[in-house]
Amino acid sequence: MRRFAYCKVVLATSLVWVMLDMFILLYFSECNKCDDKKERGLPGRDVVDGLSRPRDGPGEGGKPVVIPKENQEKMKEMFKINQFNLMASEMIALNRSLPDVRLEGCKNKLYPDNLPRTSVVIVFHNEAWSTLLRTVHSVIDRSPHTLLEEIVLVDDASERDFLKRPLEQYVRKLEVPVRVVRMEQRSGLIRARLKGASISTGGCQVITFLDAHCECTTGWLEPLLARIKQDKKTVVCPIIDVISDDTFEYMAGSDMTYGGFNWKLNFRWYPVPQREMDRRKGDRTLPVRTPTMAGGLFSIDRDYFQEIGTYDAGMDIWGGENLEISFRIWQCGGTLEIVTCSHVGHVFRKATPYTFPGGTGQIINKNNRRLAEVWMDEFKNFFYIISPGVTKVDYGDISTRSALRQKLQCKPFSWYLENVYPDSQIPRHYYSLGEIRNVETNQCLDNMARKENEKVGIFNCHGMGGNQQVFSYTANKEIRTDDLCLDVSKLNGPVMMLKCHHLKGNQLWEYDPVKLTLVHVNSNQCLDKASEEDSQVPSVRDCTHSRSQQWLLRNVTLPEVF
Ligand code: UD2
Ligand code: MN
Repeated sequence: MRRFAYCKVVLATSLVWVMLDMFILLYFSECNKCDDKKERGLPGRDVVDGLSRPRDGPGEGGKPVVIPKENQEKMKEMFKINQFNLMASEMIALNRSLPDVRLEGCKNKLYPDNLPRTSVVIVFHNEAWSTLLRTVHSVIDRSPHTLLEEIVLVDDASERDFLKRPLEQYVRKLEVPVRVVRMEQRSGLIRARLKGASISTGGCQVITFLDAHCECTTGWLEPLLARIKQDKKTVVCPIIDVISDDTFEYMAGSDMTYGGFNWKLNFRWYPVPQREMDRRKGDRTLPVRTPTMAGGLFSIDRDYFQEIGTYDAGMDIWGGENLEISFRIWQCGGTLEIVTCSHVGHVFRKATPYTFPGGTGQIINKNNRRLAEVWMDEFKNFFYIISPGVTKVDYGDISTRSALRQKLQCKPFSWYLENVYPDSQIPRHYYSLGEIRNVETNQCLDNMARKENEKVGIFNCHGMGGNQQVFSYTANKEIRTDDLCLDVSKLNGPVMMLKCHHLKGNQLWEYDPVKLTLVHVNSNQCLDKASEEDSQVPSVRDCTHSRSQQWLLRNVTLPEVF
């Protein structure tokens, strides 16, 4: 029971991070209030697929839905079922209109006539009727039918009656073939997607994966397919717009963020770096090369999906597969891009609505270990050292995945860091990964659970790894833990942990391996032990060559890792 609670907290925290990232993303966003100019049907009503709806109905045009006061209690109850505002979702038409959020330069791009056709594979477990069917309708309504072969819905052992026969009956009436296939037992999204891909019609060249709570916008499909037609080894993602879990408001995502990850192997959005803007000569309508994909929404050439080894079928339920396929694509000779002219919305949730049989933490750690062991070479230690305990998790047999890496002659992870993700939180070159120990007091720098904008502390060394006493002194002369760097902005301190900015400045440290000093270059002062007044906070002071200004940078070796 306690483990379950812990796991929920872990997952909830990571989902909160995803939400925070989405807010950053929104901050960058350009156009979220453009009107849907395509009005069809009777005056005052739109008719699509025989579904009629008033043009000012709830959620139309991507507008937020407001629930009246008297229904708030019921709304809160219903929220728990899917961890989004189910009441709002049910009020919105299955074929609601959406704004055209594309960059102006995308709206009149021309694509070749003979684009490859796609199957759309959507996996789900206990999804709500309204979100699942709104996904399906948005695919049908906003894709040219000449390019849409079929939709495959893979039911990962859902326990809701309406997802059984009623679903089959409903989709039979739609104007595009929609097939429903069932997993015999709960298998997780990875194996469910594998099933969907394997049963989809071999006749069409592309497979497109979507989550079961998406909405595709005008023109989403053509630019994805056009890119694959140009180069079948390019795997493409749309910009993922945000559908509010609270109001179902549709908010444009940004073309100025791309996918990365941190030491814990959580997927994160980061600003597109200048080098990628330069490569595209500033044209934001051109696809962005991205180090990783979020995971849920992408198109891939069917043969190429096979060639590079589909997914790791040894991964369970949720997590890890998105970084796994990203590393694999890049390291084995492919390209991963965000096609900025393609926009698809997704309901981002703060918590998971479904169970993780075997325990959330257990499953995610297992998947991440498989990913780290097969693809990350020695850089897996950044993950292991910051997540003590993870090395005790059994990750099963990875021999076929390692053999795949061999067979495809994939490049090392260091190549990926150097060429694809030089701005990674994991440094390509580094001097140490472990503790920073004061020679006089024999105590260690400690960032006290890694809170941003907080002072670092100094405590007895515990040598346990984890996120408190682990720092890497990098070739760029930063002292960092994950995405936070040791930073001093005033003479005599204090020493803080701030987001690494790669601009050197206040985050540049010169270590002298003979004198054992850590000089803060900007102030020309030395890192010193804690002051008398505050015995647990180190600072910088004028360099005196005293033992209190000497530091040992030591690699922590976790016995289970090596
Ligand atoms: C993100 C991805 C998701 C996946 C995940 C990591 C986006 C927008 N979403 O999390 O696609 O890559 O990261 O694994 O990029 N599902 C099953 N069986 C299960 C669990 C889930 O079929 O046992 C379905 C679920 O109904 C949904 C899809 O898998 O349609 C993704 O699950 P999610 O929406 O909970 O994942 P999300 O968006 O938090
Ligand atoms: Mn999702």
